[in-house]
Amino acid sequence: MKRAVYFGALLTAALTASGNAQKVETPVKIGVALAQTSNTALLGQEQVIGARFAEKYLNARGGINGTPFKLVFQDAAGDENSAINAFQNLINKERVVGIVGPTLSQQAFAADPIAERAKVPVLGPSNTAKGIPQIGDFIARVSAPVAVVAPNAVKQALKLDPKIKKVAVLYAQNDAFSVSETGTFQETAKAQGLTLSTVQKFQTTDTDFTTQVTSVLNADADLVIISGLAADGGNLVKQLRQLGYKGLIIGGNGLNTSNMFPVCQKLCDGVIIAQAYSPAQPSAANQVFVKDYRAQYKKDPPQFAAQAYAGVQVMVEALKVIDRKKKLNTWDLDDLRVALNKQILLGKYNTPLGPISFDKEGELNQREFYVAQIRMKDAKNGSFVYLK
Ligand code: 1QQ
Repeated sequence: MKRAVYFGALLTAALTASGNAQKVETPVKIGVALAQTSNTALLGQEQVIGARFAEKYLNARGGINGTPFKLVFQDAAGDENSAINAFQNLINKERVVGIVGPTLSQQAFAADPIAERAKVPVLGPSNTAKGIPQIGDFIARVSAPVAVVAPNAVKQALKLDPKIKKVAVLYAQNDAFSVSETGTFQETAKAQGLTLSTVQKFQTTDTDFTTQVTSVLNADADLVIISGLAADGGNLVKQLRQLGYKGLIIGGNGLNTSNMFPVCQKLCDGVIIAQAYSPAQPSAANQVFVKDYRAQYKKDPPQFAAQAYAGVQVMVEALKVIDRKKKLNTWDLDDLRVALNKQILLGKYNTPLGPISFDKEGELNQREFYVAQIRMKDAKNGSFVYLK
C-alpha cells in the first residue's frame, strides 16, 4: 500500500515535470501576433501581407529542410490586452515555436514579458522604441530602433531646406514608441543647431488638432516633426495644411504607410519619413521579394511588409540550422523554443532589409537606412519617393 502510494507520487511528479514536454508537431507552427483590426491595422495590414509572402515563398523553397511550416495568426489589434491574449493563445493553445509580433512597442512592453516567462522567442517586426530587446533574453527585433533611423529624416529635411531654424515637435503621449521617437527627434534637432520653438502633445485617439496646430502656427516654425500613429498622424498632417502651415513636415515611423493616404489625401504630399527598408536594396533576397510583391500588388513593398517578411525568414532559417543537427519532430517543444532563441541570435541572415544579425541582447545589426518623401498624384494615389 505504502509502495503504491510512493510510486503513484513518483508518477505524478514525473507527469508534472513533463507536463509541457510535448513533441514538436509538423507542420511547424510559427505564431504571428499583429494588428489585424483597430486603427493600428493601418500599420498591421502591411505586416500581415509581408508575413504571408514569406510563408508562401519559403515553403515553396522547401520550408524547413523539406518540412513545411505554418504561420498561426492571432489578431493583436492595437491595445495591450489584445496583444497579451494573442501571445497567450499562441504560446499555450497553439503551442508555437516562436512569435513574430506585436505591432506596437506599447503592446510589446505589455506582451513580451509573457513570452519571456514562458521562454518563447519573440521577434519584434516593428517595435522601434528604446528598450525593447532589454525586455528579456527571449526578445529580439528585426526593426531598427528609432534612435538609429529617425535622425536621417532631420538631416534630409535640412538638405532640402538649409534655412530651417525653428522646429515644432508633436507627439502622442499615450504611445511608448511615439514618446521614444520624439526624444530622438528633439535631441537630433538640437544637435543640428535648430531651435525647438514648441513641443505639443496629443493622444493617438485624438481627431481634432486645432489647439496643437494653432501653437505650431504661433511658434512660426519652419519644420514640423510628428511622432504618432497612422490615423492621428494623418489627421494632424491634414489639419496643419488646412490651417495654413506651409513648411516641411517630418512624419515618424507611425506615419510610414500608404494606408495614411485616405486620411490626409492630397495634403499628405511632401511628408518626409525615414525608412529602415528600400525596394532598391540590392540583396538577392530583396530583389525576389520586390519582384513577387510588384507582380501581386502593382507597387513596391513598404517597410512594414519587408520587416515582417524578415521576421518570419529569420525564424525559418534558425529552425533549419537546428533541424540539420536534430530533426525538429524529435524535439520537446520547450527545449526547441530555447534552442531557437539561441540560434536566432547566432545567425546571419540575408533578408529584404539586406544582411542582418543580432547582438547578444537581441538588438538588430543592420547597415543601411533611407529617407523617403510622399508624393501624391491625386487625392487617392501616391507613393514614397526615396531621397536617400
Ligand atoms: C513602434 C513602431 C510603430 C509605429 C510601428 C508600427 O515603430 O510602436 O515601435
